[in-house]
Amino acid sequence: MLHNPMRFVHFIGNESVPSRSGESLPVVDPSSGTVFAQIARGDAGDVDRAVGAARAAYAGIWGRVSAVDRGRLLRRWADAVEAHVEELALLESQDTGKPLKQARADAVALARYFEFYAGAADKLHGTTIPYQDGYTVLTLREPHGVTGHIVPWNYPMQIFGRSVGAALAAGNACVVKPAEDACLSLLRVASLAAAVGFPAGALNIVTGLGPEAGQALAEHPGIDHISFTGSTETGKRVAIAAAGHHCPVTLELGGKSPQLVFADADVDAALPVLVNAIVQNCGQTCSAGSRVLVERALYEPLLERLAARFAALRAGPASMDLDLGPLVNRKQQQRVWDFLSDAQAGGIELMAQGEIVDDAPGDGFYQAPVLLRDVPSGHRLWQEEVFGPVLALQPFDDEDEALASANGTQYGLVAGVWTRDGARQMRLARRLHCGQVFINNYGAGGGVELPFGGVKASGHGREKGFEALYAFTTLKTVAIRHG
Ligand code: TXE
Repeated sequence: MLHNPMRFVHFIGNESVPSRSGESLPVVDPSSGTVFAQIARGDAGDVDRAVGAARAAYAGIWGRVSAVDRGRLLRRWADAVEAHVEELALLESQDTGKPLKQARADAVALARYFEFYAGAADKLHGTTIPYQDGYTVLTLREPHGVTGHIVPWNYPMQIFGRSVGAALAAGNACVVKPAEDACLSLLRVASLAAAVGFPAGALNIVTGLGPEAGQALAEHPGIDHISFTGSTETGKRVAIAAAGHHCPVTLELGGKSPQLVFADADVDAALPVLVNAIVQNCGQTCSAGSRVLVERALYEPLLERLAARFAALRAGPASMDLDLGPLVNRKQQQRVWDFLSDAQAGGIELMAQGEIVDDAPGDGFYQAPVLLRDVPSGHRLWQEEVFGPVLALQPFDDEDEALASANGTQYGLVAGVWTRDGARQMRLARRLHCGQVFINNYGAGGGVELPFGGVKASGHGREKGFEALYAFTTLKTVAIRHG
């Protein structure tokens, strides 16, 4: 039995393994605030055991599996996930508070990541390099060895899929530390990996707290690459720990992503996208479109239409499958409340607010979606990631002013531009300082095929798409002198 409905333990070497200390952590349902399960509280000893299993797999049977067979295993895993979408979605929505439709979408996306990397596994080629007479020079793309993956709670399945899917396709063995608030779906997905034939040790999961199991993973000298998605502060900690043993890192650290709406935009097309980009997953999306800049001529009419949409949004228990579920935990709810009380203190006008349905349990972590107008550039609501359903708006008079405000935060993850002017589309795509630009559309969290990552405090390195395979490999140059 790889998991038990109420008590979840580590997944190491294709087996269920309790923590050495015997300690566990409570799992809270964000929709009701009640404890419904326990996870193992992993520590440095558990991490060491998982890294040992991964190292043995990499040195042994997993390290000898050919690229084509790695792809086939990933393909079978994708099929297994697809066959379990409903089960995974139910588990995820109870664990994280996601409305069921979002949890289903995440499970489908997970299968798609595995499918994408299944197809890519045997297409990761090296090159030959023209060099001096009498030489042949070639490059080999080799796996790092054992990769560590620290996963947050907002999109556990998707972030696991993009990171572990690519790492396994490239031939690494993996040790994963999911967020303490969102482990259950990933433990089930790991049991599916064993069921489809991944050899023991290719994939290992240690649950537990960030400063304990997470820190131990980042510090472990047996880890050859770390990919981390989470907060800017923790990302820094992980990078420092990894530097202690010369371990490369990919960091995806969230953002304060702007959407620029010009007066010539197709407003009917933009409206639902502007709303969804901040409401999806209750605003707990690294690439949430949390700032909207609107050309002055369109500002009041757009605000009015956005306000009508916000007022109609409803938040409630994940099982009701409304526009929004609860936030993930009490800490996140308090964080959003702090931002909103700062908005009030700063005299920022609340333009519209959705509702929390009457039958939402009082101890759930709910937050109605909020629309704020005329947010000054210097205010923390314009500068900092809220990670909740709070949309900040600002008018602009010309393109340069819009660009300066859009680029004027510490972050640089994603941006959206809404205009019919083709030259402006290209200009802004080049001048926006971030990792992804969407023109007349916006992909909050989407795009398996699209390289994704940030600049500045949003992190560095790229995940998703083919590009991720380069991050999960190291390049070796071989120079052969044959005369
Ligand atoms: O994040 P942490 P938290 C942002 C978002 C949110 C804020 C705080 O703004 O409000 O971060 O969330 C593990 N060594 N994002 O506190 O601490 C932890 O167990 C190693 C943006 O949940 O960054 C979890 O697995 N690991 C974001 C993961 O790091 C450690 C997604 C993320 O937790 C660790 C989530 C340590 N010392 C939050 N401490 C995004 N980019 O999408 C914690 N962890």
